[in-house]
Amino acid sequence: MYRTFILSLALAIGTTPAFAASFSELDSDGNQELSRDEFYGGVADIGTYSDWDANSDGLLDENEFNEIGGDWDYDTWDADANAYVDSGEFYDGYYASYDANEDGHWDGGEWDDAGEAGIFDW
Ligand SMILES: [Ca+2]
Ligand SMILES: [Ca+2]
Ligand SMILES: [Ca+2]
Ligand SMILES: [Ca+2]
Repeated sequence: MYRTFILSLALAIGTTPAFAASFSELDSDGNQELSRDEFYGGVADIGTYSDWDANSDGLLDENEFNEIGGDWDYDTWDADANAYVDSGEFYDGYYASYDANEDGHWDGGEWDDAGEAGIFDW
């Protein structure tokens, strides 16, 4: 009885955050690295981007971008310099900013650094 309670509590805690994927869940080919596609697949599903798009026009303007609170350079992320960060630019920018060795993959350590930024609650 008591064990059942603990187990359900653990399950409840584990599923409470809006998005709490683990590295291994996103690493769909299991090679211990997260490719850009694996990252896109994981985060695009959860609608996080649309949470930050306050006026729901499908783009992040500079104010919306700054609301996220990351220490990032908006102009760098706005790759085509049209004064909006679309979802592709956003995920590229996020991914690149934590790919410390710039090899185009996240290893476990880079993943941990990105998770500590906390914006995806993972
Ligand atoms: Ca992988
Ligand atoms: Ca917007
Ligand atoms: Ca843009
Ligand atoms: Ca890397």
